[in-house]
Amino acid sequence: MGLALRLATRGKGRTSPNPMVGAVVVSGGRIVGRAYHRKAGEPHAEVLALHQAGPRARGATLYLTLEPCCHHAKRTPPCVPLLIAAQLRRVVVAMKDPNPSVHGRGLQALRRAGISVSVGCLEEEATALNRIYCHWVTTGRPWVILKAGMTLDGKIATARGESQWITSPEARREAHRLRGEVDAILVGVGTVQADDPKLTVRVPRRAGMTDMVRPWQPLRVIADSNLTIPSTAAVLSRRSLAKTLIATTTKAPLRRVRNLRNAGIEVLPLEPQQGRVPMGNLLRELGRRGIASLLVEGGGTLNAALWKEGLVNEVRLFVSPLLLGGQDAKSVIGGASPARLADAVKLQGLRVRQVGSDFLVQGLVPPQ
Ligand code: AOF
Ligand code: ZN
Repeated sequence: MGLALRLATRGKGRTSPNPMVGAVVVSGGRIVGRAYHRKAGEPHAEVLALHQAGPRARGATLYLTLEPCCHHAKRTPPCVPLLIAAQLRRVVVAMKDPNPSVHGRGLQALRRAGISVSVGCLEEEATALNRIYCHWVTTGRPWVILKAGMTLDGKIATARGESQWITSPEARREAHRLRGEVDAILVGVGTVQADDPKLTVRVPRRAGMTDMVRPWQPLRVIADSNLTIPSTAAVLSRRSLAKTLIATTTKAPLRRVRNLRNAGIEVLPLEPQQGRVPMGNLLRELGRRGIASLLVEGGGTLNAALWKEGLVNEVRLFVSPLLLGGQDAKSVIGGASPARLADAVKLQGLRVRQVGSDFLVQGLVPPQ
């Protein structure tokens, strides 16, 4: 199973919104098939491993990091009939598939066919590996990572909105790497106005050379309640490279909706919630489009909107050794303070490491 898990990780970054899955077929103490799921839409790991094993799968044991599927999914036929036809003797599964259309039914079908089935081998590792998939497939919303570069006193900008640069070039490079791991990036229109980010994934080639743009780019999402985004904004350019979606409210002036659409930009009007883009509905819409992970890059108002509703799953804060001070400076999570200290959230699985002259503090937000 350890090998199957290692194989699964090779699909990292390419299987979304589907899970990373690894499979190993063992017959007479020897490995006769090994495979991993390479990309959404391509064959499932167990199908590839069984194909490799051929007739040697008869009487063999299959180690699989996720319960095999038994449903006709969007892209591929069910795997369970193939497992039965291969005449396996035993199937060892790390975890049940949380997908509501599978969830135990795959295992049941195998047992009914007389195959010995056990579940729970290295389950914790398997669950952690597919944290994003598990969240998306059960909630219909993307896994949300809140990322920010902040001072030691938790400020992300001066009162006037100056923020370039709080963190070191190394930390900014690490943040770019993070962009390359997600399906979409979300910012508020305030951030577009203040910083004019491109929100593309760029990897520097060598010191002194211009940045290289990666061929695959996450969807750029802007929350803009009244459509005040400037037409010259950098996120509206280079659309052949990276797509942009502007999430707005049904209260936004129709003329602006039309202008943007005429320019070929996708605008998504949603029923407003206290005059603003409703975050829960936006996330559900993104989830429906197959966005399983979302990186939120601020600012403080947008961060607060997601935070208040308990929609943040993970934080990655780059903390620089700067002290800014000032009540009017922008905080990483804006809005009003909760009434009691008991309402503060304690992160789990905390990890801290130095990146350049900054510290990257990352942790998981416990489910409420
Ligand atoms: C995978 N790879 O190795 C396994 C999966 O979109 P489809 O048709 O490929 O189906 C995706 C579902 O198949 C997924 O949600 C999960 O329930 C099941 N198993 N998926 O992408 C795999 N074994
Ligand atoms: Zn399958």
